[in-house]
Amino acid sequence: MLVGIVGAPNKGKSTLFSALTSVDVQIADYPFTTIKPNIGVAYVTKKCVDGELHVKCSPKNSMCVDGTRMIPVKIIDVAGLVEGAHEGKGMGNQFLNDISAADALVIVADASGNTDTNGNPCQGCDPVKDVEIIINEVAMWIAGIIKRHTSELSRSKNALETMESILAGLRISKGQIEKALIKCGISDTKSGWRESDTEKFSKALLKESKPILVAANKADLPGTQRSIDLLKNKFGEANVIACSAAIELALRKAEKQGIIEYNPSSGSVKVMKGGLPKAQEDALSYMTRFVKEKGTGVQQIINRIYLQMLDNIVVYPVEDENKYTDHSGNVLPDAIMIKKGSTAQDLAAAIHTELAKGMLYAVDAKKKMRIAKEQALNDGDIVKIVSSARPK
Ligand SMILES: Nc1nc2c(ncn2[C@@H]2O[C@H](COP(=O)(O)OP(=O)(O)OP(=O)(O)O)[C@@H](O)[C@H]2O)c(=O)[nH]1
Ligand SMILES: [Mg+2]
Repeated sequence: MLVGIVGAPNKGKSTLFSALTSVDVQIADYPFTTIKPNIGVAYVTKKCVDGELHVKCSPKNSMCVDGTRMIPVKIIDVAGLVEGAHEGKGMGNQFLNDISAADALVIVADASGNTDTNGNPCQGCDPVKDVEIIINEVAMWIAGIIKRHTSELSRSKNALETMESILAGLRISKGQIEKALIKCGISDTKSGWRESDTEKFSKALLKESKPILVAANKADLPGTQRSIDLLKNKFGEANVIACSAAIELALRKAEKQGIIEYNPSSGSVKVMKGGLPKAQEDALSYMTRFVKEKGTGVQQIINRIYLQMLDNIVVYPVEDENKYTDHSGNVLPDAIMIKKGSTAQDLAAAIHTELAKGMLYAVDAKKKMRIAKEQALNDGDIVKIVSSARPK
């Protein structure tokens, strides 16, 4: 699982990355601070089922803090993209190859309007433009990959098949390619691919294959509400989250230093150290108020992508349906994100192909009931897979 953080320069991509991963990276108030990508781990957070079952979990593939299960996902923060990047402007767009395997993209925009699309200081700049340029440049990056195979495509008698092999590294499914071809009115058995087809198709394919969440960042600065509304109008309420990466990062740093206790999931801030300098105390009380009134929006970004946009549920595979343990006695060891509508068989396949091959049936450990292979799972289900492939 991978999320790519993209956007124009100086919008707060690295600040957001650092706030999500607690990895220290270079952050500065000028464009192109980041050149080499930053890679780290963020977490999808969800109430753990151990509370409702009155057991204490011992997680293996995830963590559990104060009853919140934290499921790791990889995130990458890359250099800023500018208009014309596909023609080599700024840092170009070749570095986007690092996000080829992303499940989704976060486009960071500056809701304060204090930076232009090149990341230079500005007043009242339009963040909608920030986002539109980035979507176009990402589409042009996909088009660039396809263009390198133009002669292969124009010789091909099956655009779908050829496209599938060209885009193999981009985590794009055959169904998504098919839908994008239909949307731009290109027949999959067409021969003779034109350059104009490539750009149209790349835009449609990006829309089909990579959910895009807009992070309306710097929401702590004055006068941002209008920009946030404009972004929501343009890209849809569900696809925009107002956030303050800077406040989230400052809170996480204060926690690391033992000054506060901060729970990013609930937004609760507890001051642990007295006698702080006045300026620090003021900053803390401002940030606490901000978190209480609005929330920093940062954790919400990862949760919105995986739990809503990608429509995943969280299920817990176990080997002992009575104790909810694996073979070593770990209670609720794994929390697995799987697409809503997935069956018990799909879960077995997500765990191990051999387990899926020999699968006989599953057991719903909460209800202590046998469930068929084809039965769709529910969020929070605890499931034992019974398979001939694994001795009990
Ligand atoms: N007020 C405010 N400032 C922020 C916020 N997020 C980032 N900044 C500031 O914006 C500037 C740019 O932040 P970076 O994280 O380096 O931005 P970037 O998008 O990674 O920039 P490049 O790597 O140059 O493309 C820094 O001065 C940050 O402190 C925020 O939520 N609020
Ligand atoms: Mg950066």
